[in-house]
Amino acid sequence: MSNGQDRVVALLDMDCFFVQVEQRQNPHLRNKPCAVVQYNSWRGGGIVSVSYEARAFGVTKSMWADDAKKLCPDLLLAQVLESRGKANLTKYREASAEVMEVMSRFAMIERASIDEAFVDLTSTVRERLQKLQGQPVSADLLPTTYIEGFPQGLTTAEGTVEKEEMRKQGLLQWLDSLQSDNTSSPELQLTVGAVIVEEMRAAIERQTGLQCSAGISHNKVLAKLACALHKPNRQTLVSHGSVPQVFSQMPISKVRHLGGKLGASIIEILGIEYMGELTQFTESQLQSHFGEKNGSWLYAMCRGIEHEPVRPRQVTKTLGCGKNFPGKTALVTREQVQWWLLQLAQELEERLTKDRNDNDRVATQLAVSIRVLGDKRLSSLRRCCALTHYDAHKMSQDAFAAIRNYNTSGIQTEW
Ligand code: DCP
Ligand code: MG
Repeated sequence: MSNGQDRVVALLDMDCFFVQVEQRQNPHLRNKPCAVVQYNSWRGGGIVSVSYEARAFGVTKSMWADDAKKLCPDLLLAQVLESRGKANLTKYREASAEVMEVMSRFAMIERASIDEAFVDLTSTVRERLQKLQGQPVSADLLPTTYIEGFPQGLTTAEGTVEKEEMRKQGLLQWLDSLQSDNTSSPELQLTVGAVIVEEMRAAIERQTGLQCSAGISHNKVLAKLACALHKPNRQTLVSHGSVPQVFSQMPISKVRHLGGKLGASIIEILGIEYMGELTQFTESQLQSHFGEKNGSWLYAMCRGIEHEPVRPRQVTKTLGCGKNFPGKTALVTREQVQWWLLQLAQELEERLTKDRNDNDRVATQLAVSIRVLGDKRLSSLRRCCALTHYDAHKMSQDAFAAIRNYNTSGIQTEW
């Protein structure tokens, strides 16, 4: 078994992505407190992305725009386009594809969401180290990099030092501690990985005008955590040695894969709060509570070790669309249900056709899922059927057939 330091993995995540896409299009929105809303007739619309200027006022995602305006009266708003009565995300998907294209020039990427991707830089780093021939890495190549846990043993009172000054001191201390002639040093490999990620981010900004942050570490979980440590427009290196300190105060639910049920049961069953506290349990204890696979994963993960590969995938595996009908907007007749299924199917038909042309592939399965109000699960009901034709009418009829038995009204024409 490896010691978990054999790979260099990075996660890049765009900063306030939808806001940046709108700011690129409309210069009046740049460098201002700004947010993107979806729909706007109810309480000014729901906020889906917030500029960092607006975050300083306490504006957050999922707030109503009317409430956000109370916190930040000068807040500028942009609206997500609507087609067929629902949000149309085409503009952001296209910007996402631009970004992914630039990233994939550097290395194999795994698209993880509309605005983030993992990269495995292991072999790219090895090649770069050969070119460097033992030359030390210069701090100039890492202008936006934070080293987690550094500077160590600082004598100055922390509050009196500027953030940028601290970053530089930490970086210089870290670079001094590296043995630049030992190409098998995991710390040196991460550092060269960070140099490459600086280049990737600069290329993304030059080519698309969009900024992002990044995390560099030995696995996906740590890379993702690292990325969030110094947003926006910065990147953070988390070494194996910094894991105990990072995990000592890291709430369990903040760790990738532990945001849901498993994380909640760990907190409840073991009575702990932070990721680091998991190290006090043996592997078999963890397995007895959470199953063999989860137990082993947790035992290694809390020590900073994880092996999930970065899978080559630049496009999404599934293509989906949906709409919520809260409160009074609830669908109550068969006609309404069928009409909305057709609207969704029309969007699907359009996107499937484009996907077939762009990516040379066809979809074979159609899944319909329904979530009823108050259900905490992702879906209350999910049914699948074959997808044989990219035809909105056919898809909406098949979808209706798949869910018709779910109608609880007892009357065919009512829902
Ligand atoms: N998004 C959305 N609804 C959500 C969450 C996100 O529509 N509930 C969209 C809008 C975001 C984009 O996805 O711009 C990316 O999501 P992120 O969580 O990465 O958020 P941002 O990129 O906006 O901000 P950050 O700088 O924190 O990454
Ligand atoms: Mg983002």
